[in-house]
Amino acid sequence: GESQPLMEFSVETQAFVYGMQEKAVQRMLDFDTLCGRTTPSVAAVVNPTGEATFAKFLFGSSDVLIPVYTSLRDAVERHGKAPKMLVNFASFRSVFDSIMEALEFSEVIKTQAIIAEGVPEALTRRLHHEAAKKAVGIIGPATVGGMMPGRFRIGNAGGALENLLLAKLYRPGSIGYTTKSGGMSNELNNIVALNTDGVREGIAIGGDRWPGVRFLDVLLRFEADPNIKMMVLLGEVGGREEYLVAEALADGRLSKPLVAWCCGTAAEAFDYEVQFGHAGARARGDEETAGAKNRALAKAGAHVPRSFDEFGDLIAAVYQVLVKAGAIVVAAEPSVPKLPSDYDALKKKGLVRKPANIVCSISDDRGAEATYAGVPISEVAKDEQLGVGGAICLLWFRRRLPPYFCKFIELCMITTADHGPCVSGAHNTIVAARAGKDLVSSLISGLATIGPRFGGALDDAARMFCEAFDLKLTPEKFVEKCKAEKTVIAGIGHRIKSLDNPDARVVLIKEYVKKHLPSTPLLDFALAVEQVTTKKKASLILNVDGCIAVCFVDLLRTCGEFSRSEADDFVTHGVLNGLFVSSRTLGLVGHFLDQRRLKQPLYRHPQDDVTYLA
Ligand code: Q5B
Repeated sequence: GESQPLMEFSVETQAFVYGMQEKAVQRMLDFDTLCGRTTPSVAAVVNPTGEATFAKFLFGSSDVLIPVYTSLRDAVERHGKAPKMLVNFASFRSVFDSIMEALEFSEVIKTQAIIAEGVPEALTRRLHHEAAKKAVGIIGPATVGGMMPGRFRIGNAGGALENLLLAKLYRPGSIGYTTKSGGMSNELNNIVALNTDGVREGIAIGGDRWPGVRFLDVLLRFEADPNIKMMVLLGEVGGREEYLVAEALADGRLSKPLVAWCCGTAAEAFDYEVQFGHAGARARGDEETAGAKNRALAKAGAHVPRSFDEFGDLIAAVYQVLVKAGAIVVAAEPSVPKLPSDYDALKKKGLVRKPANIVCSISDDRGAEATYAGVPISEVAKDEQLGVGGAICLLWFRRRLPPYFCKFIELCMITTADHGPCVSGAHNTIVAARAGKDLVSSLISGLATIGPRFGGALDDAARMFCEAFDLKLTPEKFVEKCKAEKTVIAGIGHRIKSLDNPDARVVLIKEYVKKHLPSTPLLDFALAVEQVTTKKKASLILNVDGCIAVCFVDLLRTCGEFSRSEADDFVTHGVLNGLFVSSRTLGLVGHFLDQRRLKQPLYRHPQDDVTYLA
């Protein structure tokens, strides 16, 4: 393989993140805060399957908007002045194309990290060949990236906040390490922090057999970096990368102290080839065993422990020699930076609270399944006693009500779902639909007509009849009083229904409550009022709004589930109009769909149907 260079990382370095990886971006920005960076380390996100937009993140305790582009070209054109890193989260299926595309911008994108695992080796080798030609360094595939304490973090490298703080990754030390994977680099962050003044730079080259940037590339970079005084290599069984390092030690290209260990020595205890977790972690022949590579490294001059258990001690010993010799001057320890805590995390621990802005007492979507008044939806669906009426009772009254109550609601829903195209609501919906409006707009247009004259007389009817009944007015007195006050009685009168042309819906509803309720005092009173009004005019019948209203009040007052004040409150709060709005929505949606199905053109009201007074 050809060698690949890595860009320099500073507190100014920025990355493009490929893929909408909100968590990784936030982690990079949190690391920036720990390091005291003033510019976010993410310049932009490239999300080829999304929209060009801005995504909001937290930078310290403030919000920051990071631009999102749908192509790398857009990101480079907009932000491509300084060299950039590309942290590529594309899947193993699409990473090849995106890396190749990024290589077209090699004058800007100097280093790339491939996080995906399972990239076919043939494609990886092609990628690395092209990258080497363009002097671009590719870290990976199958890597977490790398960590430059105090300056820059590649994606999720370093793990959780607690790890970053424990390993003091917010400030640089004197040690450069290289290893294979995220897990191994986390281990090294810890070991190095415990035994030295900390990490200056750590690169995980990835767990595949064919890494882009190789151990030797990384170590030669460390050799050239005057800030790095000592190097650590944690390799593993499989591959020949460590031999290149041994050669460089032997021929003097690497001269700084190197503590090295290859994991996987246990594989030699088996008489067959053992595959460890990483794709590249399998010895193909004796030379690729961990033991053989450890021996070669030791022979070439690396400090190699007897076992991994002694790795940290050996690192400490070599480090102490450098300190004593004055090669490492231990810097004063800065105070541990603070990252503002996330509200959600503190809430989980019970450390913060705040009064909620919204209170809800009818449904709850926090568990595995949402509930209506505490009853899981699947239970509502399975319970034959409940049905739509029962679901409405749970949501409107927050309790199970007797089956006859639920069925009454369903009867109202069925009988008032629609009353033809000529009524105000349907007419408006039809006109809106024919004007090309969408379903919701057309529906709203129809619903907006529901009011005191059309379909919305239920609340007023309940209020007026209750008032008169509770005051013990006679029907005659009630009618007279309304006349004197120049008010019509809500729930009385219909445009086409009359004594001679009775409303079948009203008949059905009356029959139902008479059958199921022991007494119907308000209905009886309303029917007595109807006797008075229809003497004046045959169309002044108890209409469907009025009938539903008085029957509903009888149900609320007699079912034994509500106190009187609860029953009155429901009426005052508008539950009855809610019933008509709910049921008529069904019909209005039907009218909208009907107009669409029939491809009806724009409606214009005929002029011969207008009396022009102008
Ligand atoms: N007079 C409904 O009026 C209508 C009187 C009254 C005492 C009354 C009218 C009214 C109250 C509101 C109401 C719901 C406008 C109706 C519905 C759903 C629907 C619709 C559908 C569906 C009809 C003539 C004379 C006057 C008035 C007197 C009228 N109403 N007196 N109490 N309530 N009702 N709305 O027939 O002496 O001649 O001056 O406002 O309950 O919306 O299918 O169409 O399912 O979609 O046009 O069923 O009753 O009568 O206004 O010309 O008045 O009767 O004072 O007396 P009309 P008007 P006078 S259900």
